[in-house]
Amino acid sequence: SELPEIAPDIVIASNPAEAIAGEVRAGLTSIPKTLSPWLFYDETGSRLFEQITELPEYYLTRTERAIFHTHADEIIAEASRPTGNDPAPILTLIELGAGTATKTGILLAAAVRRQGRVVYQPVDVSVTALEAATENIRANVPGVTVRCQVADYTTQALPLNRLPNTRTLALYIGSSIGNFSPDDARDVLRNLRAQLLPGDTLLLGTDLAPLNGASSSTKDESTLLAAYNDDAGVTAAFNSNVLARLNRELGANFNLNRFIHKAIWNSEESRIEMHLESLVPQRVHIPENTSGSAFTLDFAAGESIHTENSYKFTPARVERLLTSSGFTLTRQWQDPQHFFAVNLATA
Ligand code: AVJ
Repeated sequence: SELPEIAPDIVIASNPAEAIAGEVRAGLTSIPKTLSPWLFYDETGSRLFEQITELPEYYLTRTERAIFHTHADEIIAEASRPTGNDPAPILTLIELGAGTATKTGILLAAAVRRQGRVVYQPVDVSVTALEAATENIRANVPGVTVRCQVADYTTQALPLNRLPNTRTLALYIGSSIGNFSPDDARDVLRNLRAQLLPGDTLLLGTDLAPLNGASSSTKDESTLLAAYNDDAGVTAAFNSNVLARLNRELGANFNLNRFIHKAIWNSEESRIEMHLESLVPQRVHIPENTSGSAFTLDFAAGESIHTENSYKFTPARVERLLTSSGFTLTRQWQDPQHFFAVNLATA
């Protein structure tokens, strides 16, 4: 299994500064007021999210990691399954929204065990996250060649720098897909599907919906709510950091003491919603910027800004999403408590 040696490269393919101003104006002037969850991830927000992943209440990260530890070799073997035209496939792993890639090392190590070495192509909007990812993989997993790509895969067609004679395993893990409405999730996966070739696969991490009354699971609504409303207040800080960010980057004058973090379970939509609720009637000012002239926002007491949706899936719903995006679900792995699912689908 000979792979070409490729120097790591960073492709700058996004322009966050203007995107932020436009997104904020659109969201805050709509009814009800909203802000997109990608706005959370400035440097402070990314650091707070890393802290969230280590909270006792936030079971998602550690559960997915445990699934990888138990099943990494099986996952890689399944993704490497020989076909007629490809009797001995060599995998290249690409990861959408790689962040700092802390869990990915487990899968990369399994790929190295199977094929000797592997090329890993993390894609993220954050350069600092990709630097940390590269450092982390270089230090911990020998045999991996890292090629970073800075891009917003949700709005830009992902330019896949495909290596000749390798098969792609696309990773979209960590329940990142949960931030999208069902229609948008389908569009993101269709967009990815369009870049893949027959035999390529997708590994999708999905947080599971509570199984109320089912004896095989201890996951109920309170488990979910606690994960988004931790005792240490890290999730509250993560949520309100978006307002601090608008103060810092747009010169807005949000008073953070006058908004409170709320996480609610919307069972109809099968999603956790995060809101920032105004404690008092108040007015906030956003100065003129690249997206247009200055504007003021009026809040009634109890009115909120909807800052995030985090969809939770049943296995059947995962399968429908994959099918409607042009994929075929081939395997699904869950933890013993049925909190989280890792799904392998073929293009
Ligand atoms: C990164 C989107 C998977 O929805 O659980 C964590 C973000 N928000 N706590 C999630 C998040 C509040 C997280 N995702």
